[in-house]
Amino acid sequence: MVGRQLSLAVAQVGGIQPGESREDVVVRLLALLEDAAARSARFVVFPELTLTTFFPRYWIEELAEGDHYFEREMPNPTVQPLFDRARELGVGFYLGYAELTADGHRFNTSIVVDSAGLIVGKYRKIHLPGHSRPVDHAASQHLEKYYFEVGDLGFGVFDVDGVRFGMCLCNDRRWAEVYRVLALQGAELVVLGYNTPLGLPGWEPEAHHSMSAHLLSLQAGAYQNSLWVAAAAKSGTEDGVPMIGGSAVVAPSGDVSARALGTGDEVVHTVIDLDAAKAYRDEIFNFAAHRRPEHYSLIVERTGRGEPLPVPGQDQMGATAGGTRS
Ligand code: ING
Repeated sequence: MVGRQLSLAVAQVGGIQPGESREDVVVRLLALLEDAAARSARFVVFPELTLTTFFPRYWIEELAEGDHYFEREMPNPTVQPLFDRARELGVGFYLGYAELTADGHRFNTSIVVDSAGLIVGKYRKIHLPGHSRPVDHAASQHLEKYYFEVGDLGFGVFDVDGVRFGMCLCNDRRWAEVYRVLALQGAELVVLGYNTPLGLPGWEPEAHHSMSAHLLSLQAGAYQNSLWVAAAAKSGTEDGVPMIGGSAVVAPSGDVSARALGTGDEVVHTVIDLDAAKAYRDEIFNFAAHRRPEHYSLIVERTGRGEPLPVPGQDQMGATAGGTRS
């Protein structure tokens, strides 16, 4: 029995070189949109920071000198053609971009737009990886903590053409709390974009299993929360820095339903059954029946790693705490 279906596309975008204009990029995004619509897609996921090269790899001494990478309004004349064509095609989409607010705040932002071309929801990235100052002698930096403030909109769930969408951005996908907070609000599908460079300063150990860690994060999030996940990479090589591809759609079972094969511009399309989650939600991940929040307090009370909590009636840290085991 096939349930509520959504014809869904993930639009992977290959490298955007520093010299590419937003107009050049929008032409590429329009081509991906047309391709997705031709395959019957009703929603398209574009990557994080999709309108420019991944500029947090650069150190710019004077922050405001990087503001040309930011959008002051959305939509704006440069991306309006994407909004117009998507509305003509009756296709909704997720888009990531750098947001500069009227009162001077900078965020790594994404929006979901419905099939009528209306912005239904906005999200501002909460888990900002990397550093706020350059790492010495590194050819490429990861300075999201320098360019962006921590998002102030929480993790919202939005009704897009009758489907409950959750949104996040890139590094968020590595944190279990994100999917759980969205799932507790009834999200059926979490959409996200990402830019995952290889060989970043301090992340060298990650490089050799970056694809497996990426997919593991999506699959765990989908499976443990009985929801679909769709993730779009900005991939390929940008300004000499390689970034992983691996754009994918993951089912509530945790299985990868569809996946990009290359690292360039590529549409990944599949028709998802939103009711496939029901079996999991009714039994193994029936949150109301099985979750015990009274035992989870550390998750919201502690930020970093700390000391073990006392276990009632046990001296579990006897030796290391200088005590003696009973
Ligand atoms: N990018 C990366 C990501 O979380 C990163 C940061 C790279 C983390 C490599 C770990 C290893 O996929 C963004 N933009 O968050």
